[in-house]
Amino acid sequence: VLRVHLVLVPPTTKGKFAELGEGLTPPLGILSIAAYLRARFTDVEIRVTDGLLEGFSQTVDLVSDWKPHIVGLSFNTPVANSAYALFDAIKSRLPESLLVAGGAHATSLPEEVLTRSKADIVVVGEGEAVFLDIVKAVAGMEKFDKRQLYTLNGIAYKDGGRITSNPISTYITDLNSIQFPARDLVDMKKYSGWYLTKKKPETTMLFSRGCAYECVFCSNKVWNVSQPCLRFRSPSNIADEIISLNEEFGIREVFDNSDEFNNSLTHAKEVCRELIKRNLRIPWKTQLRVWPIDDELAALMAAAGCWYVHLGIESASQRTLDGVKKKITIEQAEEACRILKRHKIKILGLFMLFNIWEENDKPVFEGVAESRATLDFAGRLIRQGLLDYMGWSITMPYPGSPLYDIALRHNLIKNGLVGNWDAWLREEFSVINLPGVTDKEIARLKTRGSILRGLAMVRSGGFGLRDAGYILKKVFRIVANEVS
Ligand code: B12
Ligand code: SF4
Repeated sequence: VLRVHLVLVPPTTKGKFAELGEGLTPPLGILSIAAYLRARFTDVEIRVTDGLLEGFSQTVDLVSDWKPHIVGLSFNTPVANSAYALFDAIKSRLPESLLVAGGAHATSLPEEVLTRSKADIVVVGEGEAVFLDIVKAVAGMEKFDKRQLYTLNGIAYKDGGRITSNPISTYITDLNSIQFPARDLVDMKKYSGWYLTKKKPETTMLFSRGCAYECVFCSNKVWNVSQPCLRFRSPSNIADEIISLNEEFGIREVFDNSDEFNNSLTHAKEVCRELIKRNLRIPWKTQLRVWPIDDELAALMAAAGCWYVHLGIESASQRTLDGVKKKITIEQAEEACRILKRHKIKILGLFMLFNIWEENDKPVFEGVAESRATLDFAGRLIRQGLLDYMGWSITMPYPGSPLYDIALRHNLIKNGLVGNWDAWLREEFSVINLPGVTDKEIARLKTRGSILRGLAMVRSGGFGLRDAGYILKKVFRIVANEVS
């Protein structure tokens, strides 16, 4: 029996671990790979370790002690350096095991992963089918020789110092053919979920994969290295998963984490109609673009149990929205809020400060005035009762986004920060040299944004003791940043 250990990479340090611990949710990527694999290949034992729950050294021990034949690490950019350290630690204790990397960072920068770590293979893009191919190939080998894997599609590898990227495999067109994530392989009780919930316990799901848009800042490379990028699950398959979550894990609320629920109005409405028909009584949350939204969709969402959405408004400047290719207008943003509020759906507006894009081969920067205007706009929407909550961030050029390439082309990233991914973990910090913007101005805007966010929360209520703790933590962090 082949032993396969799939791991979500934790940061190396405890401090950062605590920072990431807010609103933990199960690692759906590796759980989905596990479900797909065990349904198609029985001669395998699979373990899943969520490093965010275990911490770094415990994760190393758990993997090394079990002596798996194949180890798969999943990681995003801010924990990439930890992933490299984890590969090193595991390789030194299990030199014979095959080490595989996957996820957003590995998909975006496979060469870096193979150069800076002891990973044997990188899986680029969607992982289920390629990982199954790897496992089957290893199982079929008389004597393990990783070079026999080098013909597989969808992988990058290093052989004799040379890195090769094979053709990327096609995506799974029928998402219904992927089993529900193997949540039984983790302890579901350990996941607190999003801090705004009506009913607990809640958990995350994915109604679709991919997105039809190409916003400059968005690092959704996993879903657009191949075609067809955007794929939908059938409404009944979605409803079936919600029911199984409730029956198997006692889940009473779900949060759809797919890129944008309204990528297709038709599909979104069909999902709502199915949920209404099934009369599930499970409240749910989702993420929306500002456009397309119409009254019929909002009415159906509300009737189907959706009570809260994330809405990507991003900026109050039309110049910026056009520049970052968001394909929305400010009027559409206000209209979307009005429509959703008519149906009493709570909205958390998402905003970005100091946006960057490229025009005529030159970088264009959003300045202090435009960023301040964005916060003012958010404040006005909150006062008018059109927004209930808000979140903001300073633009980060994550690998995998068109913005990362722009930043590299124009040398915009601060000295020493490309590759120093640990430093990217601080969500309210700019890794970009913003011309003409002083640290003081950034600090002032951050304070303004955080106060606004707190005010919106107090005004809208809907949070309990745990959330009050979250707000306090945020306030302490702002004060600490101001002092330092
Ligand atoms: C939920 C989520 C979170 C949760 C994570 C919960 C968890 N425990 O996994 C929380 C809120 C903690 C979070 C935090 C952050 N996130 Co986030 N998050 C998401 C989100 C919305 C969904 C993730 C998901 O479940 N996807 C569904 C599964 C099926 O996809 P997947 O994980 O990519 O896995 C597939 C492939 O990548 C691949 N794969 C993945 N792992 C492995 C491993 C192996 C061995 C193999 C072979 C294949 C493989 O196969 C999987 C199945 O096809 C994505 C956007 C998205 N739609 O994917 C962003 C996303 C992953 N996050 C992103 C970012 C930037 C962040 C933050 C930096 C945000 C911040 N400023 O704080 C932090 C960083 C946290 C960290 N540890 O690094 C970026 C990643 C960009 C990058 N270059 O890394 C994404 C892509 C959003 C975006 N479009 O920009 N996030
Ligand atoms: S920001 Fe939203 S709409 Fe834009 S590409 Fe990313 S997921 Fe799609």
